[in-house]
Amino acid sequence: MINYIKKAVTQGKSEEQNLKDSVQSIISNVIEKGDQAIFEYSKAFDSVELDTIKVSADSIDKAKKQLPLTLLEDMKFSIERIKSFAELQRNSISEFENEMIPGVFLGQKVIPIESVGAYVPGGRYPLLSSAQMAIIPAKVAGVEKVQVCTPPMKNGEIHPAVLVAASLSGADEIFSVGGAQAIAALAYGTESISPVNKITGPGNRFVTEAKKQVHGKVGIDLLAGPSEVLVLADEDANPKYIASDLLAQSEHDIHAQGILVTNSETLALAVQSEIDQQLKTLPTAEVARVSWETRGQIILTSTLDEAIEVTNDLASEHLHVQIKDAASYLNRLTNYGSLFLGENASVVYADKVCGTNHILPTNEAAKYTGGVWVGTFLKVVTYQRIEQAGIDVLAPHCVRQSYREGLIGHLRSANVRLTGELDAEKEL
Ligand code: HSO
Ligand code: ZN
Repeated sequence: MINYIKKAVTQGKSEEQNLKDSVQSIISNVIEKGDQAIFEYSKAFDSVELDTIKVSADSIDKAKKQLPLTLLEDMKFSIERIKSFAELQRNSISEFENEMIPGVFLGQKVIPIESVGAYVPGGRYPLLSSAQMAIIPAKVAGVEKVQVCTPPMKNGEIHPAVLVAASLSGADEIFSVGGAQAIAALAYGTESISPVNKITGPGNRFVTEAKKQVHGKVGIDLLAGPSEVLVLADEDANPKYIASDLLAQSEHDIHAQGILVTNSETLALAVQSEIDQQLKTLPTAEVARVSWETRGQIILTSTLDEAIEVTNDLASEHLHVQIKDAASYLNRLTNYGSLFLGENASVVYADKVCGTNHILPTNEAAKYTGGVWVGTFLKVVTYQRIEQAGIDVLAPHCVRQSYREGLIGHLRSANVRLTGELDAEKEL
C-alpha cells in the first residue's frame, strides 16, 4: 500500500494550444525571412538589437580573459571526464560483417551524422555544463560540423562561461540566438546558420515545442523537460543528504520535481523537516521552495519491494538509490534516465563533472529511451553483399513470396539473377 506524505499539486495544461501556435508562426517567419526574423525576435524577446549573430573568435578570446583561472581549470577537468566516457561508449558500438549463410554477407556500419545543432539554454543560470554535454559526445562521434545556438544576455553578449565552455568543447560555430527561432534556424537554415541534420540540447517550453515541430525535417535527441530526481531510500539513509539532493534539482526551475520514495515513515518525516530547515538558508530558495511545494512528493510504501515497483513506474530522470547495498539493486531498477547508486553518488556530480551525460529523459520518457550519448550522433546502418551461392538460396524464397504478395516487379528483380529470365516458372 502506498501513502502520500506529501503530494504534488497537479497543473493544468490550458496554455498548450497558444504555445503551439506561436511556435508555429516563429518557425514560418524564420523560414520566410531568415536572419531578419532572428533580429526581430531577438529585439522582441531578448530586448537586444543585433546586426550579426555569429560569434567571432575575438569575442571568444575576450570571454576567456574574463573568466577566473580556476573556472577554466574546472571546465578542462569536466571536458576531459565527459570526453573519456563518450569515447568508452563509442568503443562499445562495433561494426561487423558476417557470412550468415553461404554467399550471404551481412554487415553493420557506424557512421557519424554530418551536422548537428546544439542548443544551450540561457535563462536563470548560465549552464555551461549543458554546452559541454551537447557538444562533446557529438564531436567524439565524429560529427564534422557542430553549430551552437545560445541566447544573448540583456547586454547582447553570450555569458562568457557558456561561450568558453562551448568553444573548449569543440563547437565549430557559435550563434547568439535563443528560443524557438534558434531551433527553426538550425532546422531550416538562414543566411548565417546552415541547416543541420539533428538538433540536441535542453531548453524552455518554446524550445521544446519547436524541437517537436521541426522533428521530421531534422532529427532531435529527446524532449527534455524540467529536472526531476527520485530518491529511493530506506530507514538507514541520511536525511540531510536526501534533502540537499531533492533541493538541488528543485532550484533549477519552479516546475522541477523532487520525489522521495521510502518504506520508512521515520525517514520520510525527517527528510520533510530537513528540507524546511535547508530552505531557510538556501540562496535559491525562491525557486526551490515553489518547486518543492507544488511538485515535490514523499511517497511511503509498506515494503521495499513496493518502493521499487513505484520507483520503476515513475521513471524519473535521475534515480538516486540511498538504501543499504544500493549496488545490488542495479538489475531490479529498470526505468530511469541515469542511476545513482549509494549515498555518495550525488546527482550533481553527474550534472557537471563525473563524465556521464546530463541531457536525460523526463516526463516518464525513461520508459522508452536513455539520454543523450555518443550514439545520439551516430547512425548504425546495415549493408549486404551477396554471391552466386547466396542467390541460389535466397531467390526462390523471394520469388515465391513476391508472387504471393502480387509484387511482380519484385519477383522479376529476384528471378532475373537466378535464371537470367524476368518471369519465373508458372508452378510457383
Ligand atoms: N540537473 C540538470 C542538469 C544541470 N544541472 C546542468 C546543472 N547544470 C538536468 O538534468
Ligand atoms: Zn542540475
